[in-house]
Amino acid sequence: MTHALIVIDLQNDFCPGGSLAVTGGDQIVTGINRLMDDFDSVILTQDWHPADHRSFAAAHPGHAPFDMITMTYGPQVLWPEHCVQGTAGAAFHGDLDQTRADLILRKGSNRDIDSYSAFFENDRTTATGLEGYLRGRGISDLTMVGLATDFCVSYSAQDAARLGFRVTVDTALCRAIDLDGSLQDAVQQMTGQGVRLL
Ligand code: VGL
Ligand code: ZN
Repeated sequence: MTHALIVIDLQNDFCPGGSLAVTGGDQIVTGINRLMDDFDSVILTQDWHPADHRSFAAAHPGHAPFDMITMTYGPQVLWPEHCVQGTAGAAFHGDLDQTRADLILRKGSNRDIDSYSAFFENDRTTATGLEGYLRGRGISDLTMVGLATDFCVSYSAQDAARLGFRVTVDTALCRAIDLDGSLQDAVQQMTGQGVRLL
């Protein structure tokens, strides 16, 4: 068994002071650094949007952040501008240990499709390549931590479980956005897909 730790989107814009701050997002960094030693491989994901990304409310006149709209691929929450490529907000939290990372996977670069999951964009078909990377290295087991529990962590964990990986989400090292019950929905959906929640 080869077990990878996947650290989801531990970036400044998702931490207090950032443009899409998740409450307590910075509190999990030290614990995640410590956890890295327990794994064969460490992978970091990085939300990485062009400035005119279509998930940003600013790209939709008349809409405000956190409105729901329908994109060609289905419902989409509109977000404040966040994790714009090359900005300080898109950088990893300054205390996150990047030295152990075997792979840094960037996602969300396609202007027209959001990408919560580390495996597939929100059209649910465009692959990021992470599945092939993991299989190529014989990785069968994944533990996921990071931000946000109810969006990028949940989507990534569910996709991984569907693809046949054994998936654990360590919820003590995650924090949620929690829009209209989205955390409770995510917990239910992850459990339904066979994701183990710690
Ligand atoms: C995320 C909303 C928009 C996340 C990324 O990392 O959970 N959420 N982009
Ligand atoms: Zn994003």
